[in-house]
Amino acid sequence: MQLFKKERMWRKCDLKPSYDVVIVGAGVHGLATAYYLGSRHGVRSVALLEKAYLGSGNSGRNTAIIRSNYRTPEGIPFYQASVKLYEELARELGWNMLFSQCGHLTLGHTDSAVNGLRVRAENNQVLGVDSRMIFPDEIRRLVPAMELSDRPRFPILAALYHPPGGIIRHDAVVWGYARACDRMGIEIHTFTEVTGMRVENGKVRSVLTNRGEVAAGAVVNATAGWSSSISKMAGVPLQIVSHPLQACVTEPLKPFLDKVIVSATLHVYVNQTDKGELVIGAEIDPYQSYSMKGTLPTLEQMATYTLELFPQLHGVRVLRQWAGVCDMTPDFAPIIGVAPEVENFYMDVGWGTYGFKTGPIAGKSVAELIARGETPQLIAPFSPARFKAGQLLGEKAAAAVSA
Ligand code: PYC
Repeated sequence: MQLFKKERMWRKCDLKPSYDVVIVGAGVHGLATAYYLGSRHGVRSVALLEKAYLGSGNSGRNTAIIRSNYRTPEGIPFYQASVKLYEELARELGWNMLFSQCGHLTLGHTDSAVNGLRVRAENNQVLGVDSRMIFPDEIRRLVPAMELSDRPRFPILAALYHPPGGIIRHDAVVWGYARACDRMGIEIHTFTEVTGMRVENGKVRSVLTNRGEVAAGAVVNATAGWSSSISKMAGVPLQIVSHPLQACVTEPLKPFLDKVIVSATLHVYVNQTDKGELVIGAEIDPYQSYSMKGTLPTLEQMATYTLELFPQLHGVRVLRQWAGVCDMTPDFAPIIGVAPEVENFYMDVGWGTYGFKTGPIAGKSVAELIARGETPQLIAPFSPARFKAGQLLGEKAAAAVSA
């Protein structure tokens, strides 16, 4: 007797000769763009091209943190809009994503770090984001297991507390969007690698792939790690450098930590999943590379800094270590909009170490830009033209692990 009906998560399709929109990269950003094109604007002749399996890029390699406690008046509303979409996403897509808004603490270990956190708290509050400074007594109540004495090299002086921040199952987000796209007839083509683009008279006419050539009315670069290579195929240079970012996961432990803990001074962030594993992330690697492998020095760093916060974890075993490739812009803010050089080439790239948390709002905004031909106010500051105009943003101080 078959207890469960076997159902494909999404269909397998032949690649058609043309689509209204071709999206390169079927991570959270590409999938969200496709989903909102279909669901909000009725644009369903859409193909998502993914060079490996779904979720193989940064969407499945991040540490699944969701938050909106950024620093700038441009960044805060954008990240806040994403948190709001994440809050409704499971209901909207009919797919459980285990979103836990368990609270997020950014630790301050020095006077200057505490001053930076104060600025963020004030900017957050002015813009309606729940975020405030807390001090050791309250930190101890929220995270009793953390080392709060003055013994460590960098004692904890204060923290920026952001109650709506938390974690979500990142692969469930990918699958939820993928299933919803599939239901609308949007096509997902995995193992379909883009190898070039045919550009004529300032427009991309077609995308070349390992499965043939596909004509497109519009092309979206929604890749992470390879965004400068893909944009270069359209003749668009990007101000991006790519660095690996490593993370690891430990064996499962009894629940002892129900907050996300971030320390920019120690370059480490830790949360405990509902399976009991600790997910630990590092600072970006100091060199540019496309490697997605873990290294021993970074593992040592993650372990050392985690033990400064939680010395009782000595002896805990690490099960897995991996890396994603982060496309860093000069101002630690993304590049979203139409390429100035190519009128139907859209970009949603340059997400550094914080792309996963903005997939929903970035996708919704890019879908609106493509369908209506007008730039939504929320993404206007992230225009690709800002570098030439000298209008850089200042998000570095809130990028957590990249400062
Ligand atoms: O910005 O929240 C963040 C983050 C976590 C890990 C890397 N970046």
